[in-house]
Amino acid sequence: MTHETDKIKSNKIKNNKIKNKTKIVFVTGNKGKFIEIKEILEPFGFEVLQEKTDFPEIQADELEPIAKASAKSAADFFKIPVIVDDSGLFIEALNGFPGPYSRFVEDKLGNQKVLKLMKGETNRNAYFKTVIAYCEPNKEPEAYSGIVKGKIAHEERGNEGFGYDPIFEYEGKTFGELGNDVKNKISHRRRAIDEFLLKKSGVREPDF
Ligand code: ITT
Repeated sequence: MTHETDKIKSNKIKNNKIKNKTKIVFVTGNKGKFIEIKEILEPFGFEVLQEKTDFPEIQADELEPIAKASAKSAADFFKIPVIVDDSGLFIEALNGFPGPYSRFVEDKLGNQKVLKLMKGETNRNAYFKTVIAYCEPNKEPEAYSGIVKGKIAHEERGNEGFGYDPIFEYEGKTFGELGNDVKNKISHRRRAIDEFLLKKSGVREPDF
């Protein structure tokens, strides 16, 4: 999808944005994710507050059940509506690894060792996926997802962003080089939030 299409979509949502400031609680311990969600949601009239939890995450091969279970536990615990973001980097040549185990792999291996695993590999295709789960206390969680396709770079590039951003190339530049302003227009996280906003405000027709 082009930047232009994204701009049109964003404007559609912006023009129909939620009138009054809506508070939304984002449960995360990851500062990079919090900053991005805040920057993405604020122009749409949301005030984003951060809560942290130490709840153990369930283990699963898909992000959706992990995000939904976390959102349900957090909403019932804090007794407020919450969003949770579960994300991962899926590398084609590694059969989708690290995927749902991305946090563990970042902590234990880091970008340099992931690059080492990819040494000599000509298929550099990869995608980032985010699942945003929304849950109100004593209700069932809802999940919205977004994907961005790219390539694994041959070396780390760029000082912006966080996590795997310096090794994930989108149209020739890494997310670490692009910076938040550009990343937030086209990222997996932005696309998942767009789906969430579409459902909540009923504005945009999904076409990706
Ligand atoms: P919470 O569960 O507390 O929200 P987390 O860091 O465990 O934080 P995830 O499981 O969603 O979050 O993230 C999986 C890993 O992928 C983690 O190491 C992140 O730093 C990384 N990651 C997530 N989104 C990313 C993005 O947009 N760019 C680069 N790396 C990202």
